[in-house]
Amino acid sequence: MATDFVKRYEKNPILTKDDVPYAVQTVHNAGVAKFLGRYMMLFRSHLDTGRSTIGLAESDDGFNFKVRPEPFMMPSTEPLFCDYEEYGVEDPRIVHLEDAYYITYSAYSRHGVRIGLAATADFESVERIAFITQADYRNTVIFPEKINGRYVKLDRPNSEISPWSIWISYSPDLRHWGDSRVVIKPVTYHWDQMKIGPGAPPIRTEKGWLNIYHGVFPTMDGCVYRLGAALHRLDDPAVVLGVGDRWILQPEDPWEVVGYVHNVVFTCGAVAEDDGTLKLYWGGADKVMCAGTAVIDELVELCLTDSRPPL
Ligand code: BMA
Repeated sequence: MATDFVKRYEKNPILTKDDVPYAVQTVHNAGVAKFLGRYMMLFRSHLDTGRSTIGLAESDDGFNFKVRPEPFMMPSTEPLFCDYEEYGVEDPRIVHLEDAYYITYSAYSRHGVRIGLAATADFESVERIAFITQADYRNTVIFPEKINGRYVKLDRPNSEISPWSIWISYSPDLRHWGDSRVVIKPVTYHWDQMKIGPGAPPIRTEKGWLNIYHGVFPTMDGCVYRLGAALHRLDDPAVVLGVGDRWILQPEDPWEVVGYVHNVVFTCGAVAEDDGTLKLYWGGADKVMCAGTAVIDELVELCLTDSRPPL
């Protein structure tokens, strides 16, 4: 079995604050989707207030990106949304679902962190739809198709009682969600023991939905963020077929080990290609964007043949 699951792009980092034509301190935790054959990246940037906005970069090859002159999403000034975005908008995920590209993002405010849902048809304008969780939730990914007539999401409620775990919920209309249950929990004294959260929106494979998630391990020198993989049943994603026992990516390059927050690789996006590979995108140390490739079948095999218990 493969052990080197993710091959880093040789010219990482692919995007830094120097590539952004307005003043930002970081470029990280980006969602990526293909739109009309091009790669659209929505990245998070800290401003020098310490609050985050979301910018847009475009690419023909998935590695060389050019940033648009203006941010794509700033904290909202609309009455329904502004109270919950005053501290910033973070960590966008993009999913192509039916005829739109939906964006799930973390909205921070004095009331905590909750998940906003927005949509764009053309990556020119964006429309906020609703908040789809109350506080405190992060890391929401929506599946790219309805399953058994309902939309499906994974997310991660914050909890002081149970380790921070991945939950599934269902919706008839993308706005109202329920039937929630926990599907994957951290494992004690394991690379993901402290908390886990969904990363890229799930990817359909022949053997199941591939879920690339992050896991956190606490050390005397702070937390280490790594990435792992899990596989959910195609017709019932609440059933977890396997969770890879080993991480697939950990901080190793200098810009992943040292940055705004040390020792972090954190993904919000991956693009499945027709040749069976995956382009994976991750923030390095909450400061820069990096990319790499993986073979989808190898990640699926890891989940199925070297699995730790999901719960
Ligand atoms: C998490 C989130 C991520 C961030 C990570 C590492 O709690 O805030 O956006 O990348 O911490 O700092």
